[in-house]
Amino acid sequence: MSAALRLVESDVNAPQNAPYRLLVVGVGGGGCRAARHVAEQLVHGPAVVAVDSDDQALQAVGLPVQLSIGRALTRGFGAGGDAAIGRVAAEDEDVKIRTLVENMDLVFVITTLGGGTGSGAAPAIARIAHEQGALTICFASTPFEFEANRDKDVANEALRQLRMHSDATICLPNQRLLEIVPDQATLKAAFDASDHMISMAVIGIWKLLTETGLIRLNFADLKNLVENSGGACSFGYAEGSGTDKARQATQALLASPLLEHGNVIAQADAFLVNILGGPDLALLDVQQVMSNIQQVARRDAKVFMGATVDEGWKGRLMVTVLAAEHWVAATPLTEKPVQKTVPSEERVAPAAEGQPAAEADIVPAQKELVFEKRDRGRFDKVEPTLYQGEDLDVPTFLRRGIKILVERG
Ligand SMILES: Nc1nc2c(ncn2[C@@H]2O[C@H](COP(=O)(O)OP(=O)(O)OP(=O)(O)O)[C@@H](O)[C@H]2O)c(=O)[nH]1
Ligand SMILES: [Mg+2]
Repeated sequence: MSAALRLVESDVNAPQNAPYRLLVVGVGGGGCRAARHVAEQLVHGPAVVAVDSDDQALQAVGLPVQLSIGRALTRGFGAGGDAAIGRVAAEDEDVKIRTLVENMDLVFVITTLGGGTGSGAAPAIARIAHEQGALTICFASTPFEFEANRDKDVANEALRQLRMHSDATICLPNQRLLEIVPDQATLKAAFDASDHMISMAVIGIWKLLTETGLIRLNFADLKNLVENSGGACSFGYAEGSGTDKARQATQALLASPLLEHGNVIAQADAFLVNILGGPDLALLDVQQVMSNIQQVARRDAKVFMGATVDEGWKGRLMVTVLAAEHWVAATPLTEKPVQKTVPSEERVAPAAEGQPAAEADIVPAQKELVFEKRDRGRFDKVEPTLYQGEDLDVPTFLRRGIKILVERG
């Protein structure tokens, strides 16, 4: 065992102070730093593991559980921006990664895309976690506009891979941070803000699963939202304090660039809202948050809602939202031949003879639902809500002719 591999299984598999077994895996330089933020803020939280092909970076992050990957390829110096090296580095450690994620209910894979290790290894790790039966949610930042085009291409391809191999991937574009951080912020401050944004997404979900629920959201709700999201979710959060905390938090949430200034909520087929407050959290606060959000949301959107109390949040309130633009309750209608989940414009060309099969050839165990007609459902007898020529009472997936894929029962 190398010095950099300080993988102590008992650390990861130690009993957790939660009804669900949850593992956070930081992948690559930025991913490990963001994972450290999570570990620092959730001292009695989930197990956190740092995975990198750069031993020096692993050491600098200093998380107690680390996995050094790809030594044979990189000699511990990182993947040098090559995602193919990152992917092989993870695949070479398949057995160790499988051991880490086995028996987990939920695995969060955190990465900052654009480099080699995160972009290559994170999709491989997500795939292994998903194969092992864990609900797998990825949090991935994408590079700033000013970063090299090559890094952006690497990030886009990695994002596509993450969506293919996880239950849902939450993309957090660094560019959106520019609206949050001051103009004169240093690059380090911008990355710190990015790390904070990623860690808040993880912490928000952790809290909703573990804190005392006044209005309980559970793992099944999260699973329902995520598994039927078509692979992409958006995340937003905001805080308020004092007597006006509910209004402050919702105003900030709806103005947040993370949710495209409310547009994501306005268009979402389904979303999950968790309100976290102290023991002083009032019913009126919960009511105010929900009514402000529902004023923006579609009337037919599916809403999962929870309110949790944490002693440390006295006088403060945090609203966390996880939104799925395309979501449908999985009720099979018509069975068609098996299809893949990736949109046609993203499909990879078929493998040449003698080459390994491209992922386009992999057939997931899903079947397609076909919706024959534009049914206005319970809005059949009311005036249409027209916006830019579209009837908003007809669910998005019908208006846009989206084919829904559901898992075989
Ligand atoms: N949030 C955040 N993002 C970072 C940080 N460092 C780098 N990034 C972003 O992440 C992208 C990838 O950088 P790294 O995470 O260092 O790359 P890597 O995955 O370690 O890949 P290799 O170093 O090539 O093996 C960069 O293009 C930046 O956009 C960080 O500390 N925090
Ligand atoms: Mg690196």
